Amino acid sequence: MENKYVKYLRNETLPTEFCVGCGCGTVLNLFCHVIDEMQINPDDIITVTGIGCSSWIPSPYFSADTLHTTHGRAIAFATGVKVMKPGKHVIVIAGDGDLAGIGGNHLIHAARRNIGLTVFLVNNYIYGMTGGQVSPTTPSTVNTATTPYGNVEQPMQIAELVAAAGASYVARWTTYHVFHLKKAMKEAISKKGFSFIEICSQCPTSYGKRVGKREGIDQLLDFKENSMNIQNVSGMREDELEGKYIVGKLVERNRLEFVDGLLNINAQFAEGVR
Ligand SMILES: Cc1ncc(C[n+]2csc(CCOP(=O)(O)OP(=O)(O)O)c2C)c(N)n1
Ligand SMILES: [Mg+2]
Repeated sequence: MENKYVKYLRNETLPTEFCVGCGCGTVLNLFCHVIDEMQINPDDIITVTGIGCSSWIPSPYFSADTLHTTHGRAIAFATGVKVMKPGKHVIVIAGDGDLAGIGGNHLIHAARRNIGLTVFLVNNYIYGMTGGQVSPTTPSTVNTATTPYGNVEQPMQIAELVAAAGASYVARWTTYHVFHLKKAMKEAISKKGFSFIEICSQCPTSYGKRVGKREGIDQLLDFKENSMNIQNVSGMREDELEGKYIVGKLVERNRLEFVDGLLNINAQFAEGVR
């Protein structure tokens, strides 16, 4: 029996290099389902990515035009692509290190400009590919390769930051919430303007073992047991939310999209208004 979603993958790259139990496989699987169910022709998609395990989801695995860029620069490249090809779905999938760490400023400003990109940030709380260095989302106290005695930094609330910066759509889900996440991915792709989903994901190899969760399933159970819907957390104190995954839609709003703004100016010149 042929799996009907295999046609969305680059055959010569299979089986994937993802570790057993890694959440990247779930995200790739869901992405194929979403494109199929939305009946989007992969020829109308341009994926852009950076460096890291999560960056392998679009490239090399998903079969569409792809820019596999340098570490942290996916959004800068994607911005150029969207300006030149506004009719295409420009979709960025990359990790917490790539998008929130080295590429953090690009992310904030793309959200502020509200450029019509769809960004899926796979947050596994670590620099997975390089062996487990601390990332901007690593919880405090977690010992990593670069914080062997504990992490004194506070983790970044990346979805809240992108929402505050001005994105049109922001949500957070986990790899346990596959149906909610699939629905959110569809909403994000359909939404005009900058749309962003923080996907909390498991990394048994470089993260789970550091927090006593050696198998992918252990982290999935953590997501299951410790997630709270954003609608139920208002009024709760920060210490009560410690260790919780706040899931749901943070923001959905309509603002001028960046390329539309540029095209408006062009049109005004053409009409002699400017
Ligand atoms: C300029 C630069 N700095 C550092 C690296 C090394 N490097 C490669 S991947 C990576 C971290 C990736 O972490 P993340 O984006 O969270 O992806 P993950 O592997 O966890 O999915 C780093 C630091 C690099 N390739 N280029
Ligand atoms: Mg990571």
